[in-house]
Amino acid sequence: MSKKTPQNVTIYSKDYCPYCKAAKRILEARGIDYKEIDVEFQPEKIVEMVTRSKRRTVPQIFFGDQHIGGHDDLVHYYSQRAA
Ligand SMILES: N[C@@H](CCC(=O)N[C@@H](CS)C(=O)NCC(=O)O)C(=O)O
Repeated sequence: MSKKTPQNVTIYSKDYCPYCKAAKRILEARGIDYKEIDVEFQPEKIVEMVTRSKRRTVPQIFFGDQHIGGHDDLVHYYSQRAA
């Protein structure tokens, strides 16, 4: 399986969200750069997030155009891969 560092990583988040903080910690621990889009006060970004992910909860994480999902999905994604 590929251990390549994902590029163009985006995380849609809200400031108060513990799952968002946990997801960011996972990315940071892996040395993955990401663009954070705080959707809390940006309705147009919520629309973008829901359109891309078909989900309304935060976080929503993308590796490029690949939708990884939320925090639990990110944990699952890496549990399927060698360290
Ligand atoms: N199992 C989800 C849990 C996500 C979740 O419950 N997120 C909360 C915030 S921490 C949420 O989006 N609640 C609705 C909202 O804040 O609008 C995950 O792993 O991402």
